[in-house]
Amino acid sequence: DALIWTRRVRGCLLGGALGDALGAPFEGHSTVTAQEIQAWIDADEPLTWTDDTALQLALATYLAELGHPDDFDEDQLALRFAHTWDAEPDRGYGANPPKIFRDVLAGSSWKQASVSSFDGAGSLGNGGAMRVAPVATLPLSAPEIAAIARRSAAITHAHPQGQDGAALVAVAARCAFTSADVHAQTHTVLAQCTDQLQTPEMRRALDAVSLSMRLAEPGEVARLTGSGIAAREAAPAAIAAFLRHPADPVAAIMFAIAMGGDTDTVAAMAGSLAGAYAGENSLPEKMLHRLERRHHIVHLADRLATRTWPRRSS
Ligand code: R7I
Ligand code: MG
Ligand code: MG
Ligand code: MG
Repeated sequence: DALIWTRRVRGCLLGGALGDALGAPFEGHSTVTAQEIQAWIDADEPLTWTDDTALQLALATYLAELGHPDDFDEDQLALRFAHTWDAEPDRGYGANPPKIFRDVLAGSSWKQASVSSFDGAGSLGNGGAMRVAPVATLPLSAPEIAAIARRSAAITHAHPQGQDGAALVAVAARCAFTSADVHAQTHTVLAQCTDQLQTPEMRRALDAVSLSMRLAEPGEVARLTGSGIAAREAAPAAIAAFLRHPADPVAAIMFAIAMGGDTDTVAAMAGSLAGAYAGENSLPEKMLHRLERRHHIVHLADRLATRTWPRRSS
């Protein structure tokens, strides 16, 4: 019902922010020990999030204000992203998006800057995927969610892999929001995601996730999927962490961090997915208490939940 939906949307946004903030101190570390993670989980320092959450909240705000999914407009979203960056440029943004945001604020279109990035290849970084989970709240089919996810990513990530990463996380989040039992439906979740992918690289990466399901150690899983800044590594790594602990966001986040690499981003996506599935009540108060702007995130989640309820069933 509507209350459960609200708890799930809160869980998604809060879980993402927690994963980002918990993973941030380890970003770029190739190995992270269980003891290091546990010590940080048990600490009582403030949990400060990074660009991943700043842009995820910007996207959620945009969607909460959207009249109808058909009104989705990249130019408006690009402006929202650019203002978000401009207000707090020191959140740890990737190298390329600020160049695009600067152009947008100067009145140019995002498109030219995005398409010409990386010598015309477009970015294949995970920045489109890291912010995309709120798109899955829209009452739309999986192909429609994937299409909007791609459009939201294209603003900064013109490379097909950058957009495939966003489609992958958005469709996985849609499964998380709607599934009754992810543990029993792992195969179905992966199949639904694969159906929406367009690049052979991302399909192979999702095959690696399937293969990794028999492995227990985060390091072993990361050797199959990767966990780096490329969308084709980080997005599948997050799916792998989520599928291991769908009902326990903190466990999914800890698993993601233990994979090493782009820890804030992989943990943010894993936290969004598990939070969408398990809902706000699965997040420990002890941790929420430490989270930066926690009440703002809850308020935003409530606005988004109201806007997107009732959901279409499929
Ligand atoms: O993808 P993006 O927003 O970065 C997100 C990351 C996350 O870890 C956040 O937590 C934050 O720390 O940044 O930013 P981009 O600059 O578009 O992509 C990230 C990086 O991927 C780039 O700086 C490049 O190092 C690399 N990259 C590429 N390298 C070669 N060729 C992205 N696209 C290419 C490419 O086409
Ligand atoms: Mg970050
Ligand atoms: Mg980006
Ligand atoms: Mg990161």
